Amino acid sequence: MNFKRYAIVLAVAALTLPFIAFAGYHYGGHGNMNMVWDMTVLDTDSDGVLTFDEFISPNVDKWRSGFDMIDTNGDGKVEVDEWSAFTEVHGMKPVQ
Ligand SMILES: [Ca+2]
Ligand SMILES: [Ca+2]
Repeated sequence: MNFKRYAIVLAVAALTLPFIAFAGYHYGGHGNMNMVWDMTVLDTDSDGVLTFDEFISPNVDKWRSGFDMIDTNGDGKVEVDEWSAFTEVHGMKPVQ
């Protein structure tokens, strides 16, 4: 992955993840937005350090829930109309 592509992926993730997390918040109900910050819980192999996969693991389910809520036709992809509907319902202006 070249640097430009890596930068684009990071920018898309930075712009998208808060929306997906927000969707997960609504999908899971109020109060379920709490992230897991307890290192002993995150360190699933108990080796005293966190891998990236261990770090994101508990929150991936929340992001998946949010993504699935936005993906209303369930095809595993968020189309422009699905994204627009999501941002409109939540009073957010889509990033162009
Ligand atoms: Ca570990
Ligand atoms: Ca879709």
